[in-house]
Amino acid sequence: MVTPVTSTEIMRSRRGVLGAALALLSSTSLVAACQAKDATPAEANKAKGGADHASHAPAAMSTVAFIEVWKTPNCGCCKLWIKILEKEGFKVKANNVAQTAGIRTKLGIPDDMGSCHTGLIAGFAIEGHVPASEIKRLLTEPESLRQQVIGLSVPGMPIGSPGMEMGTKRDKFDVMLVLKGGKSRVYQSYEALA
Ligand SMILES: [Cu+2]
Repeated sequence: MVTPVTSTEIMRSRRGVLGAALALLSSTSLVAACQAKDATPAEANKAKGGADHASHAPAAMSTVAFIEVWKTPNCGCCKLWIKILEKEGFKVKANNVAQTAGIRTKLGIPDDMGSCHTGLIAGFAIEGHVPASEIKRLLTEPESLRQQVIGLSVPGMPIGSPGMEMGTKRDKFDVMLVLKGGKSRVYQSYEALA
């Protein structure tokens, strides 16, 4: 069993961290090569087990943009995405779990928005291959918007999203803003590249 994240915990983790964290984020360029994806979400979901590791949010995020990530052990594209975040100035704690659906559900991401890994930063869920720039953008949104937000998702594993590089090819994909109450909307569209 995983314990639910309370709104109190989320609010506490959001408060007082963002300003210092964002100051440290630099916009270095993304350099990552990916030749193959490992487990698809469907394959990953076949694995049995729970997400017991998922119950502890970071105790202190201090001055670094700290993101905790849950992934399956052999997920290569998850590792590439994490590397990109680290290059972009995030501090990442990666947890291996047999499947990520448990933590995804716990954090409020709908199943149809699911991907191969789930993150938690400043109380926001980050599902799948979300570009670092969109995470930074979310963290700088006005409080009035942030209060309505569960997090961001790139559903599935689109080719050309960060960590899913295949040369210069990119499928069109959307970064979705997942809102409390079950709604979501497109936060940013990325056009296809040949
Ligand atoms: Cu992936």
